[in-house]
Amino acid sequence: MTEKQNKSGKSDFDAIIVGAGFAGMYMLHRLRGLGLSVRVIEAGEGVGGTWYWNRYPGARCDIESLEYQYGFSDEIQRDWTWTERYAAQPEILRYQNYVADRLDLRRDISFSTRVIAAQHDAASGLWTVETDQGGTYETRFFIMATGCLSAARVPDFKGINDFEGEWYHTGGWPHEGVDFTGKRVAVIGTGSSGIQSIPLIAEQASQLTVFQRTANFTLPAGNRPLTPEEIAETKARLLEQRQHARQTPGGIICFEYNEKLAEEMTPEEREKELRTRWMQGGFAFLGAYGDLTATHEANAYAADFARDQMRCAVESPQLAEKLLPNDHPVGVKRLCLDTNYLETFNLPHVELVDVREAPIEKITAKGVLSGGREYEVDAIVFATGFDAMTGAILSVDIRGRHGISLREKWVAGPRTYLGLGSAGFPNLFFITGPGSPSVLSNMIVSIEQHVDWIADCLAKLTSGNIRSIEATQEAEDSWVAHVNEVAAETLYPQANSWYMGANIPGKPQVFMPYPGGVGVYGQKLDEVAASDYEGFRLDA
Ligand code: NA7
Repeated sequence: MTEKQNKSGKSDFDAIIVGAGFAGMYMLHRLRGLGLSVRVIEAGEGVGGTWYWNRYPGARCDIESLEYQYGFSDEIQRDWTWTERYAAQPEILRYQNYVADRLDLRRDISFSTRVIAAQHDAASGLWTVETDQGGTYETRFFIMATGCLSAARVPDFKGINDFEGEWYHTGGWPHEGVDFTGKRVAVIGTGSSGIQSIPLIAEQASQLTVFQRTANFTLPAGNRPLTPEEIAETKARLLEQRQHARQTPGGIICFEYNEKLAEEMTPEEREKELRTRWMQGGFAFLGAYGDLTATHEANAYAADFARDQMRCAVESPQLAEKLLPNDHPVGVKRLCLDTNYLETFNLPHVELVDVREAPIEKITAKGVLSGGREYEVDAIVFATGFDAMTGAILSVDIRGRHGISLREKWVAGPRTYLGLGSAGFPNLFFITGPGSPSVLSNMIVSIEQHVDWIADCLAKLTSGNIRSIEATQEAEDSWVAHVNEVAAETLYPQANSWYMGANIPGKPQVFMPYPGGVGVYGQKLDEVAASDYEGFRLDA
């Protein structure tokens, strides 16, 4: 791309999109279809976003692959064939590259380039976007497709620079892979990434020490090859299935939510429902009855059931108790899906350290000092998660009207209207931003919902000669209040989760995703669009 500095009021691009993951790729495709000039700016050397960076052993999607694919093109879905019930990272990345090839997306993407700042100019109505490569571009629409889990975070452990071995974060894994054969390895963190990688690291390592702060609920994923019949069925009906998925709470159709409340079922019915869903694998378990994540009483049936199942996988009863979650309801931190996670702790060379009993004091030259004992290791894997939902957005210094900084505006937690825009920031859009269902749903369904909404909106603005759209303060305030009200009716705010920002010291603790469900949220989006964007201010 030739860089030009444009002071004439005419932009370099109609739209700049940050990020070339699932969201940025589809956004580019839609906006090209409207005839807009678009540039995507991507930090990685290739497309893929989450699936480009998270290449740790065992990285796998926890939504079934037949549902975790684009639903906008019947041709693409018919021509692509998934192999496993839950696709592993390399297969998903191959799919994304395949889509990029099919749609010839790369010619409009600047790779290896990070957006560092964006400033809105009231006079021209344009955004000036700056990159770490020294580029400065002007654009009318500025779209953050930066993903919800893309700002990887290594905790601020003392001594980390003294460590003489190799260390890795699961969210920035070396592309060439890592061979742990014969090595002593520490894994810190037992969220999804730790739980997926630990069994595979244990297969190679001579000694594996797992540092656990919070035991998580995990259930066997039940991964397996897809059958030809399943594949054919989806190929024949994906678009129709996707219509259905858009009406559901989680954007998934591989299971139905049972609407009965726990107390409306007999103990035998509850047990049967929980067991069937546990055996099914995946998130079906959380749909066992309608109030599973709404009341402690209802949740306790499922949590007890899950603990009983988990207990059976671990041979040592004392160890099992340490691996069982007891401090939060099931389903309010991300439920983990595993393959042989708990069983891995039965191996003689695998050790669990509970850092609540033995806090990590520091990283030393030789390993990890925890509870007064030094664990000497050759490699440390930080499976310590992300500055979720806001981290990647706020890593860009975004300044709206009158120079107002988004970082300052969100200092007490993110504030958006519908998760799509924020007052004071005209023509800035977030795809699956905080305040939308995002991480509580099938991300691809939520991404398509937002991309379609934004593309339709830009089409109307462009054809109506409307220069800008911006959330009103009132609409934003009432949406933030609404998200909080809906969250308060659930058990979600009661766990120290990254949904709440609780994993980052000093981050405001606010429930960030919208827990009202994809279907309900989609109706609201449709109503807003049909009302000529009620809650947004449009300027000609
Ligand atoms: P998560 O789910 O945030 O897990 C991070 C893990 O790291 C979790 O067990 C944390 O314990 C632990 N952690 C974080 N900081 C520390 C410190 N300072 N000391 C010890 N342990 C720590 O991230 P993942 O990458 O596993 O998964 C992210 C999402 O990706 C997942 O939900 C799926 O949607 C896919 P904590 O629970 O905070 O006590």
